[in-house]
Amino acid sequence: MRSVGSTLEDFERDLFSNLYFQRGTTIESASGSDGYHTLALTVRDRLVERYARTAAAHYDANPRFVYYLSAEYLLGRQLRQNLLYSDTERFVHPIAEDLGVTLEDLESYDVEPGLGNGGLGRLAACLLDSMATLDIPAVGYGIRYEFGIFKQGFRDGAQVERPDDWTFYGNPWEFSAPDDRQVIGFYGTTARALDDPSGLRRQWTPGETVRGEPSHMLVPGYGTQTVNIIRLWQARASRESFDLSRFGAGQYKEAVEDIVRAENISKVLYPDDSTEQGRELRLKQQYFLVACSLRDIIRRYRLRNSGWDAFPAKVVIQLNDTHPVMAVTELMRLLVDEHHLDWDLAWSITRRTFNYTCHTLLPEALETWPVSLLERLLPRHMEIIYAINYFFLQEVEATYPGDADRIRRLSIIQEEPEKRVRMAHLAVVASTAVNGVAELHTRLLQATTLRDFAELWPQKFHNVTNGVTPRRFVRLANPRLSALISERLGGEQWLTDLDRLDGLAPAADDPAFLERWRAAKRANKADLAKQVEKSTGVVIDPDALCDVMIKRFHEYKRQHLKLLHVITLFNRIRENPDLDLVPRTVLFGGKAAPGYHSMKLLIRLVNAVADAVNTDPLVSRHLKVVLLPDYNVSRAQVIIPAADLSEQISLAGKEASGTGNMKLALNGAVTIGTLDGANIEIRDRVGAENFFLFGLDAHEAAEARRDYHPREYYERDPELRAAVDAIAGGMFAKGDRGLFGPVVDAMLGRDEYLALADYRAYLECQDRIEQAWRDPDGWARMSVLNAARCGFFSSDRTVRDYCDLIWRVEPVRVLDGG
Ligand code: RUG
Repeated sequence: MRSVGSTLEDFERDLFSNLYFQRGTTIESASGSDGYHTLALTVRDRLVERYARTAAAHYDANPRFVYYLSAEYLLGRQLRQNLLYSDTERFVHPIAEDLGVTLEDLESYDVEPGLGNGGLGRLAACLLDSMATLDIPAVGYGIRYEFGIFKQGFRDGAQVERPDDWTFYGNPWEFSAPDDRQVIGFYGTTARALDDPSGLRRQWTPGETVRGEPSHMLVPGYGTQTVNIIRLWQARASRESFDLSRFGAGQYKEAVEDIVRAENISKVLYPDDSTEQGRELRLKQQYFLVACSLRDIIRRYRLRNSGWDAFPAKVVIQLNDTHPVMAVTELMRLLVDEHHLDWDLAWSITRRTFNYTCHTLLPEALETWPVSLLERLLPRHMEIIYAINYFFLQEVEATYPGDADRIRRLSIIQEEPEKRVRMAHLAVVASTAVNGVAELHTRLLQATTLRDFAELWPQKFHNVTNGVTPRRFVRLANPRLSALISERLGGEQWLTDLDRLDGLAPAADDPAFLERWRAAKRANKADLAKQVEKSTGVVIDPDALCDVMIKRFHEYKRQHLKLLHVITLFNRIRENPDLDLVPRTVLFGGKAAPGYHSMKLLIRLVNAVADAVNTDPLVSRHLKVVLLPDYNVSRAQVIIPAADLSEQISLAGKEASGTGNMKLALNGAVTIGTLDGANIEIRDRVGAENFFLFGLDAHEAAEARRDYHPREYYERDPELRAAVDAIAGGMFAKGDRGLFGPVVDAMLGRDEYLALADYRAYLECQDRIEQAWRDPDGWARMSVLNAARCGFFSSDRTVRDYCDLIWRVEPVRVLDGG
């Protein structure tokens, strides 16, 4: 194995060698991009060596592997992380200084792969980080979307979506592995296997084949030698797809038709599935991901094992939501049709291999696919689903004889109004373990969404509360606070043992420490202010209360409730310019799915209100409002360290967990929140006195929903009425009453997520926050205690929970190469 040296001289030598031999240029003519790519390659070299040792250690140990299947990953920028993890950051500064560049300059070329939509994709990235850090043998599988999550801009305040061509300049962190390509099928016909008397084995002849080409990125652990990988699949046409004769005859479009169709599969990340359009392609993506990954998993299994008996002992597959659930039917097909295992044995292997994480409670987020579509696209898989359902419903009938209603509710197939496959049901039936992502979420899953399953198989259900990696979201994002924490705790061990943050608690009573804590926060706010001014032109005051709501725009998250608060402040100041208000910056960040029209209109309204506030000389003295465009992981890393107040105001019972809430609390933001998702666990830990709670709880919300008349709240509360009327009267639309009419109609009509019912409690809570902010030491104390008591929310703990409760995998230590 080639060894890269560990000294500054080695690093410098490799840097120049990579510039010359890999980029083909010299220091005199190198561009900024050459500089970035060269640095990336030199850092990557250090990780490659660890990866090679990891692969060798895994081969020797032949351990049980975790295979994480996810349609989404939001990895964030790689350069700083990999510098930190390879312990080479210290080399860069002196070399860069000599060359007259800064790390910041080079980092500006580091493109974030936006292969996900939000929390679910970022959670996947945090879990991979923690698995590597804990030496868990693991591989993440995903899709290498050619275009990731769209780039968000604003035109006249409205969201415009631009494609995210993230690989345009090349991705230095990625290795292609064409030898491990796979060919998979779609469409076609099935026929009975003549030599199988049971009739359960059949033969599928696909009508179309597509090649999956893998590449992988390295996933290093922090403070350890382990480097795992994430393997991403890109769709390519199978070789015979190019029709040379048509091309020769001048039929250029027809000649490449098959190629285009195949390559479209991994062309774009779906920003949501609320539109009919593209549904077939989305299902194709899902099957493409799992079919390629399963073949790869089996290839890896067979490197050290033979036969199938040991498969569940060596392979544990975690399904991240329902998107990869077709893996269940594909494994059955491979085992039964291709490897001729008896159905019962194949089913027993399958059931012992899979586990399923559910991330939602919203019925509309639980995927179902039309049977008719599946019959056409994946005919054999549909037959397998029918067979699985048949045997499953027999089990149900045996447990609850004659309970037809229960059978109808539990069935994998929904009959009305159209026959559809319930992917969550398939996932639960085929999995050993099913988990929710926060305590309340798991409880509600068992009590409502998956209640019949929880009654049938109570032992299957577990809670694994989400977590976040402190390496990226504290150490990298917030170096100032990290330095202070390390100084106080006497080292950086907290980065891998986050419960140690507890040691900060006594410092909450030390005025000198509080002063430094505040100074770090203020400096972060000054950094944020620069970025805000650069991208929006709005000047914000680093001394103002930084009030942050960053998350996807969704009705249940209730950005409109926050906006009603902002408009109420606007009205209050205009009515009484001498009002003694705490200066506040309200910062929104988030994208709306391109087809989610009501949320796109809300974005437009947020921008319009921001304009009105920021250009009003009286109001803008106290209040600024900003919607920072194109919220992503990199922007989160700038906003989170600067936040004083974390808005977690979803209607109770709707947010499965949230993870932004954890990142913000760990960086010393105090939460204003409902009793929803992981907010509850945050509050339990930081203490009720360090958390601003308001609003209905999940039970009360469900009760209130039964007989709810939002108009009554509107009529009864003058401030609420004034805020709604301001929107309705066209105050934020140059007098146009029509533009934001639908926002008002939604509020006064159904108000699906009870924003009006929670408005007054929210406003009163915000008033209490103002009082608390006026006592700087008191606020800083709360801030320190939030960070100190949130060690539980490390994704290392989450991964340990998965290991103990579900995966039952053991770490494999990789020895130091030095
Ligand atoms: O909305 C949830 C968040 O509450 C959660 O924190 C995150 C990670 O578990 O997953 C989000 N999520 C849910 N993203 N997509 C879905 C739809 O199933």
